[in-house]
Amino acid sequence: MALFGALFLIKSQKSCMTTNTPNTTNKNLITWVQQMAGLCQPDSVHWCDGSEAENQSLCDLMVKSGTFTKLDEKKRPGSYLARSHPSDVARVEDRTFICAKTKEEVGSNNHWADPVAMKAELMGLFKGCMKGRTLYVIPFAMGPLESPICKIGIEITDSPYVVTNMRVMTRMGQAVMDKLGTDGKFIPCMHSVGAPLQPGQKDVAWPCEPDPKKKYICHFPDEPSIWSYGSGYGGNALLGKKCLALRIASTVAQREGWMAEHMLILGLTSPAGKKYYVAAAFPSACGKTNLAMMQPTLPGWKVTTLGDDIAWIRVGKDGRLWAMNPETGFFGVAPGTSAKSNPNALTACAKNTIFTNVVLTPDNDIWWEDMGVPAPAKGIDWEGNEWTPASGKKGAHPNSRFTAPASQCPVIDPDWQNPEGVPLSAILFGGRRPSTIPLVNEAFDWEHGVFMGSACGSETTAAALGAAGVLRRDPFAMLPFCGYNMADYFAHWLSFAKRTDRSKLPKVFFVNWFRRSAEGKFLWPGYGDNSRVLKWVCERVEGTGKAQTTAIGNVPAKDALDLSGLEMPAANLDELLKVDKEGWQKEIADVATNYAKFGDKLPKALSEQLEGLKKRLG
Ligand code: SAT
Ligand code: MN
Repeated sequence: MALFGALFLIKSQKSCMTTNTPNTTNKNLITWVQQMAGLCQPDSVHWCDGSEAENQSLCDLMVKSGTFTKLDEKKRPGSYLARSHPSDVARVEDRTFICAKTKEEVGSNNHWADPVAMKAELMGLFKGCMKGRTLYVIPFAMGPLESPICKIGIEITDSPYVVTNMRVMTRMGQAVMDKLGTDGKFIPCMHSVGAPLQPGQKDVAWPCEPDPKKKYICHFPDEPSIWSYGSGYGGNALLGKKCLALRIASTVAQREGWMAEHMLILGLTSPAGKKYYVAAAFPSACGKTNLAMMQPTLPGWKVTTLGDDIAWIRVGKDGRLWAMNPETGFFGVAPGTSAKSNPNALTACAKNTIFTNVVLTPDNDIWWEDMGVPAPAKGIDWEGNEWTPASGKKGAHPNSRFTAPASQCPVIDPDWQNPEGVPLSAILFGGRRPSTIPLVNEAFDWEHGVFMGSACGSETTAAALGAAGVLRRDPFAMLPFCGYNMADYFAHWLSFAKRTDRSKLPKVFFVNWFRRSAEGKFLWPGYGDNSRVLKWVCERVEGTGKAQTTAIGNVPAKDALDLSGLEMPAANLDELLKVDKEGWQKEIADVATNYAKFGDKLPKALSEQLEGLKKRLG
């Protein structure tokens, strides 16, 4: 096969397997790959260089195997559709483990597993798990290679789907190997779909381990390393993303004094030409991508995008917090993405995009629910069955995704790859909250802001397996992603008031675009109109925005939000900004219940914040 270029034979324990020439001189890497090949027993080993030609051969290979459907080249150039196995559609939080020495250090927010016992179990699972398949070696970097906090990972996988997605989502290829050099360090990331092939056995379009109890997403923070088995999907398999850039990075960041956060980063330019950078933490599938690329309805305001999912934040030389996006692509939720909700995302995925679990139209394009264009009269749904809009079934899976290069976003910020990152003026926390939580609420100070982050809650979504629409506490939107004890993570956040001059810290706000009326209707239009809230945020940063001080924080004064041109009943605004005492009392009780999980480890500053809020509410 052309893909493999020069072929060599390497001796493994049992068989001879073909391999192309390793594109590295890093001895530790070569030895590790040889050991892993010996363990997994693939038919061949392919060292990836990240080139266009390599990518094309993998796409062709997957079209041939049925994993990919090539979309119409005129309508959707360079793009493909994949359909997953119905059991493999989202992150598997209950099969996600942090394998640190003690249970206490990972906290009740994580599933702990003994590292020695888990390694032994994984060795059993990985033994021979790549039979009949190719083992790909993916060199990737999270963050620009020149960034002081850039991290290099090597993912070994038996999934070409993972290779092509990693190429969009990370800096992948030869430049990373070159940076690694002869003795550079890397984070080993092992991945297998867990579906070895017997001689002569025909492969399926989406190989994986269908038994949910046999999927494993394991993190060894002390090494550090990542071992993922049984799933080919998103955050379970693209190991640079949630596993490395959040769970492992959060533990490294705690040690090194920076933060790895589940946040979008956007730039906001005022009509006067002043630029502000804002980071925002919302749980999965709560509109981070939409906000990051928003088209403001307020004239003269401009939003530019730096990232839609992950922010690495550190104290800069000037004492401010500087944020950087470690990724290079968007793994965005497809349903609901429309010309109204996110025109820039639609443009970003107009070409060179991998779609997973959306509808295939008769003209070889894609469609999903709430795309803002009429449904095709018929199509093939995410499970590969013939589908019509009248069937009453959703054609696209609620967690169907597009994997699109960030560089294709029409409003990508010129500094999105700046190794220094950008200085933050504000941090927003938010979630889906139909009641109680106002449209926007500014923290009194850093500690109050950390309290707000720690008290985040949201209705669950389809991004993780399990029931959707249930309120769960999701502190800092990091519940599934914080790789260590969340109480220590709270303390880490609090520590930034001492790491720098507190006047240089960003202002903190809590936002909620999802308030509903008693009839269940949204009270706030959201999307581009969220620029009205962002404008007030900037005015607060400047010290000009009018606010009323309430028991829960500073909310906009009655006439403070710019609502020009917006048709919204006045009663909606009252509802959106009022402090619902009864609702807040319930909220406090629920936050207290959640805090109790942390026992003595909960920082005193946070229990004091909760007490303070209780007293202020009266
Ligand atoms: O973790 S994924 O990358 O699959 C998506 C998410 O939950 O944010
Ligand atoms: Mn996310």
